[in-house]
Amino acid sequence: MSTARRPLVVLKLGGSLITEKARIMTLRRKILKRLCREVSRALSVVDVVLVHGAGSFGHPQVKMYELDRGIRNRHQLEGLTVTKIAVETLSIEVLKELRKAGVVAMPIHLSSCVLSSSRSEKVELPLDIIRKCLEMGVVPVLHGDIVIDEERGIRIVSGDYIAVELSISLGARRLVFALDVDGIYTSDPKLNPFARMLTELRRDDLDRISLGMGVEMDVTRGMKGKILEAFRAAEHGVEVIMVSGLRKDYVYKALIGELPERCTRLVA
Ligand code: IP8
Repeated sequence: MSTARRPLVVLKLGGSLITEKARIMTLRRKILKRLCREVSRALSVVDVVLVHGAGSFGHPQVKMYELDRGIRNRHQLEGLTVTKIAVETLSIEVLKELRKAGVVAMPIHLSSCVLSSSRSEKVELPLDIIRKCLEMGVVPVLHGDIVIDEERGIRIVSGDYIAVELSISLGARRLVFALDVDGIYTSDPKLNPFARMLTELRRDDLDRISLGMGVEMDVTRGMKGKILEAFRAAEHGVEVIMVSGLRKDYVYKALIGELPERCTRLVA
C-alpha cells in the first residue's frame, strides 16, 4: 500500500520525449519545461514519483562503449564515467526545470545505492528512501541508470523497469508513460501513415502489431520492452496509461486521473 496520503502516480518521462534522440546530449527544453509545470499542477491532487529515460544522454554512450554487453576490457570502464556524466547532466536539467516549476524534488541515483546481481532479474530499489520523500511531500526523481553488478561488472537498468517496479511496490494507483507519440499503434506511426492507434491494449494484441519504434538506438529494448514491462504493472492492478507528452495538458490529465482524448490504456 502507498504510505502517501493521496493517490500515488508514477510518471515515466520517455527519453525520446525530453531529449533529441538523434542528437547527442540535446535536451528538448521547452517540452521538459511544460511537462514540469504539468507535474507541478497535478501535485495538488496526487503524489508523484518521477522517473525519466536517458535518451541521447545515455544510450549513444552505452552503445559506443558496448556497456550493454557487460565489462570485458578496461577501455569500457572509461565509458562508465562518460555515460554517468551524460545521464547525471540530464538528471540535473530535469531537477532544475522542476525547481523552476515550483516542485520540491529529490534525485535518487541507483548507481550510488544499488548492487545488482545478474543471477536475478530483479533489481532491489531503495523503497525506504522513496517512501520517506513522499511522506515529506517531496517528489522522488529517478532515471534509467548504470549500476554495479556482481557478475557482469555493470548492468543497465531502464527507466521503464524502475517505473514498473515502483508502481507495483509502492501500490501506485496509476502508471503514466509520457511518450513522443499518442499511444501504442498497430505499427510504427513514424514510418507507416496507416498505423492505427489503439485506445486499449491487451497482451494478446502484441502478436498482431509490429513495434519497431526506437529499437535501433535503444539499448534497453525500445517500445516492445516498454510494453512488456508495463503489462507487469497492469497485471498487479495498476492502471497503466500511455499518453503523448507533446500534447499540452495530456500528461496533467493522465496524472490526475482524467483520460485524455487520445491515449492507450493497458487492459490486464
Ligand atoms: O532510457 C537507460 O534508461 P532508459 C539508461 O530508461 C542508460 O531505457 C544509462 C542508457
